[in-house]
Amino acid sequence: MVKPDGVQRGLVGEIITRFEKKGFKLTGLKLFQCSKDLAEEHYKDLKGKSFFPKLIDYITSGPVVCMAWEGVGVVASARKLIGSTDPLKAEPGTIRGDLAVQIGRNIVHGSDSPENGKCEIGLWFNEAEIVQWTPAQAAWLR
Ligand code: RTP
Repeated sequence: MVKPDGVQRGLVGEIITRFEKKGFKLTGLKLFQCSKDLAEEHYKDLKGKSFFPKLIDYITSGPVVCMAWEGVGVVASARKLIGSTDPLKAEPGTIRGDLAVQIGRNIVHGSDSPENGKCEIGLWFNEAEIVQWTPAQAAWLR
């Protein structure tokens, strides 16, 4: 998911491009204004943290871009492409390492396991918004 700061800064295309160039397949994409209830459900594991209220304000502060990506090892690879939670600790070459400086404005979210990925797709997308398709010319990517 591209978080509100990523959308405001015009980084949606750049972020999608990094996943496409790596070789993953986009199966869901939408611009979406997240409600407080959905934000709290998404981040329920962080409910006890001191930064939780600010995190909810941040995620609901403007539209996000929800993405579903498919491919071999996509969850672990996406986390590497995204980089460490704190952008100042994220390696150059990663999305956060190249494009962000604040932990509270780290421009992108990625699921932390395939199981959570499935849950989060169910939370953020309707079934009809996920499109299964076969690339016509890139059989070697699968
Ligand atoms: P995300 O869920 O957004 O991909 O981030 P993550 O796994 O890298 O990090 P997580 O620990 O799940 O934290 C979720 C988001 O909370 C914000 N955060 N702020 N100390 C702080 O102020 C702090 N720590 C975390 C970040 O936006 C982080 O991505």
